[in-house]
Amino acid sequence: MNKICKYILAITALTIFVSCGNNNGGNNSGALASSKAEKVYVAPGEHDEYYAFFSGGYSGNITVAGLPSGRMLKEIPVFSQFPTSGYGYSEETKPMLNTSFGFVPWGDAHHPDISQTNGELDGRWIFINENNTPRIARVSLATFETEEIIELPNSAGNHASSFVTENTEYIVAGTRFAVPNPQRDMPINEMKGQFKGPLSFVSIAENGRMNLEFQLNMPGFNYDLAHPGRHKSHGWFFFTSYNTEEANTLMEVNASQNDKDYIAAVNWQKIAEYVKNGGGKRVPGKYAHNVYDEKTHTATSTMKDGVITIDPKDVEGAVFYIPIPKSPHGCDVDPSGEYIIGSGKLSTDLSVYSFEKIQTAIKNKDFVADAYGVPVLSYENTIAGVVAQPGLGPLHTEFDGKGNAYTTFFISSEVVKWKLGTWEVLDRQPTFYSVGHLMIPGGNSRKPFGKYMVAMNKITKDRYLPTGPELEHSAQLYDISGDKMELLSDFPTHGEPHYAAGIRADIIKDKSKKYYELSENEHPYAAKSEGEAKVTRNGNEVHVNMTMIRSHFAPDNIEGVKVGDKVYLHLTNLEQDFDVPHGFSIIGANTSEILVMPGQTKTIIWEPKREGVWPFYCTDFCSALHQEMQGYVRVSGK
Ligand code: CUK
Ligand code: CUA
Repeated sequence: MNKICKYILAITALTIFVSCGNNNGGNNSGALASSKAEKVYVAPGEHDEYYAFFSGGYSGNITVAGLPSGRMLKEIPVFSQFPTSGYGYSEETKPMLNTSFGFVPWGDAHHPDISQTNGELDGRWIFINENNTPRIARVSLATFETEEIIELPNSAGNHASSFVTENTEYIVAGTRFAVPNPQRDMPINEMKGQFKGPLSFVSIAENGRMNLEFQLNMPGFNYDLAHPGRHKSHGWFFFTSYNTEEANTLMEVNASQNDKDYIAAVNWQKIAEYVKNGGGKRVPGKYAHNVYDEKTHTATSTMKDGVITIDPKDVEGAVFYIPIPKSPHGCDVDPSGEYIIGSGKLSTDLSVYSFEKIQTAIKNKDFVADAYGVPVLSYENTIAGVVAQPGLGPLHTEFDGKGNAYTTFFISSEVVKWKLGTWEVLDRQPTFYSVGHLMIPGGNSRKPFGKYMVAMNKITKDRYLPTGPELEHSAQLYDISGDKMELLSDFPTHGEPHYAAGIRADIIKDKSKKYYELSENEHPYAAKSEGEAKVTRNGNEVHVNMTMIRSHFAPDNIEGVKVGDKVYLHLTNLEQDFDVPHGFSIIGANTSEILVMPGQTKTIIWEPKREGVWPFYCTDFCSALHQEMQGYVRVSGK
């Protein structure tokens, strides 16, 4: 372990110790507490002002909370099976979790990002990355359902993702791990110079459909985070990279040898043009592309092979490296597009780069070519300013749209507010404890809303009643409308939120879907009235087209099923009203229940193992006669 790391570990321990010992962020009394309470109070029946979408980290999902209350409104299943709704268990949704490696029922979701038009949040979709088996998902903000998942071939550890460009032209997916490209059997310690770091560019069509357009086959560094340029820097993407030593083992000694790592500045417009004109080379690469169809209420998974790959050397003036203090993490662009903030997590300073200076240096050919032929600009020619020693362990920066930036410091456990352009520190507030990301609703768009900031903390410790060895991660809400940040409240989150995206509620709430039109249901096994309910047999497959309405199933007595049959239970919810799902479960099924929304059809498979008369019931308390919503299946011997 080198000196810096020892120092940082010591400080981390000290911070946690000190923070836990003096609980100054929480115990407010009297008038102060009541003025804070007023700011987060949402009266019964009233709505929150903002939606906040938290990534679930290792839960694989997104949780939705209201701000300022912090009340949890929903969990949206994305990359993980979710028994609460049957997502990933029902026949219709299982294909969403298909990959080129087979069915992968779990994911690690880090960075949600809301679609934009002209650099402002438009509230159509939210995108989120999966870090482990590299994928990107698109979730509708009308239905709050996952509509599409695309896998990324030849990539590993999709961390620098999913950030959207100003008109949702592209989202990116940077590979956190350098890997052999194409994958092959080779000695790990021969990594240097052999591994690659492909950056994927996924284009978004008008209807939201994702298309893996090209991959930039970068030198084999670890590409950690990214942000698109905006306003004047629209057309560019910036990525932080670490382990530019290309060490195959990242024990500290190896990983931080170089004094500086790189930010990769990529002119994606130029590359897209190059690809449009036939540039690039098609290489093999298997990936699944899963799309959910709202009419049939069914997902289909298509396996694809092949992707256009670009060697950065082949597109002149499109890819540059800029040195940054070692092991950077966050890479954030301010609302004007002029400043790019790189956070070196082993550094105490924040380096802010100037887009204009970068352009001038490129124009003047003020660069040297590195070992892999990618031009490297100089730190001195591109730096706009340095925020000197604002804290320890800078990670992520967001903006309030009033010329201020807010950076999280993991090691010194605080958020620091500083001024763009003068680099002076204006305020600092402790977080409890060890903040990772922060989020200001709209904070990575041209127009941040600038009223609240949420700190997502990695360590919870004593903030809540103890719940055994594991505590939920904790978020903290700050009022940032004044000169000084004011900590208003703590609220628990689910899984590990790495990042969140927030939007003013009025932009999306009136477009929220209330139910699905039964008349538009094109599911092949839908029964759109009780008259259409039926049981059909095809060999040992039994299909039951069943309806659900308050408070019965049709049919509710099923006979003629035998041990060894495969029974497909297709449930159609006939309700045409808001918030009246019905559930379905049957004894001994090795799947979860399913929750069927009004107008939808969903299917589970039941393979009866024993003779008898077996009950099923509705799992969602839907009316006064909910308990009466039940039925039986008679199962006979073979
Ligand atoms: S993050 Cu994914 S390791 Cu700082 Cu954006 Cu938490
Ligand atoms: Cu339907 Cu309970």
